[in-house]
Amino acid sequence: TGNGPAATPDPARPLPFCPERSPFLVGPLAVSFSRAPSLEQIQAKNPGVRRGGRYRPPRCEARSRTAVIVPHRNREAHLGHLLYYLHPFLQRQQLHYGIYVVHQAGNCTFNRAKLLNVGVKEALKDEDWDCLFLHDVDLIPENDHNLYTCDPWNPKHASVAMNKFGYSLPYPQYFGGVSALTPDQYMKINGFPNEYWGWGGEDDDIATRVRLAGMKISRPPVSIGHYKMVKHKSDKGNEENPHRFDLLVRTQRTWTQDGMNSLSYALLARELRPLYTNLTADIGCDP
Ligand code: BGN
Repeated sequence: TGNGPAATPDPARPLPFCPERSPFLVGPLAVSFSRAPSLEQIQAKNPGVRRGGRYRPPRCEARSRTAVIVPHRNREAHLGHLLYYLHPFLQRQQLHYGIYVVHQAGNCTFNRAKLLNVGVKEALKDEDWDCLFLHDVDLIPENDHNLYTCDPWNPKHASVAMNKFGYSLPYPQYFGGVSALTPDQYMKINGFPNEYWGWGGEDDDIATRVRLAGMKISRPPVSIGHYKMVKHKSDKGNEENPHRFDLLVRTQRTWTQDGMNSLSYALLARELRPLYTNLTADIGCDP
């Protein structure tokens, strides 16, 4: 019954909620990619992170439970940069969170949106997450006032000001990079499309789903939604999708049939690594 400073939480006495505004936020952050930190270094800097990349604030009950889901293949250096910045960022926001990396097995064309569906499905088996952050591996948030929480009313597009687009939105309906939906919102749009193999268009399809499901895109202010992209060459196995224009004109007819309700894959592995949960899935190939 100690009154000591760091008393271990007593399960019989629930923790008070964290403050509405975290006292640890600092605003703009300096993000640099000059050195790639090792996973051991990141672990040492984040002693509160538990197996599988899970964290809960030690002294208060988080107001939001966020799963960050990152589609991935052969971008280990990018993943290092992301984990290095994201773990402390989320802890300063006093979130209860978990990071999931969804790895596409094999060498078929990359499918970002389908991997995100897999990540959502698997993450929701673990915990009752109330917010799903769908996150590109090469984008680092540069301001921790950009809260990794969901808007209860509308899907949120978080990466509104990326350096590669001169820190502004490239076009009004842009929904790529980093977005956030509650599980309810995610199911309301039938998740993301499974049929976009290769680069481009899937994010525009998602924006269309949001509109067709009767919702709007919510966004943080441009001054806060800053992201720095790790520079890279275009990936092998993620070439521009030549079918994206045809697919996009059909979204209105296809979205209720293609998505979470048609998702099929084989989960090959689920590993609880120190800094993230690694999911490896066979999602098939471009037909
Ligand atoms: C758009 C792409 C998006 C991409 C953004 C930013 C398409 C469909 C064409 C009708 N959309 O042009 O997927 O995120 O550029 O790079 O290619």
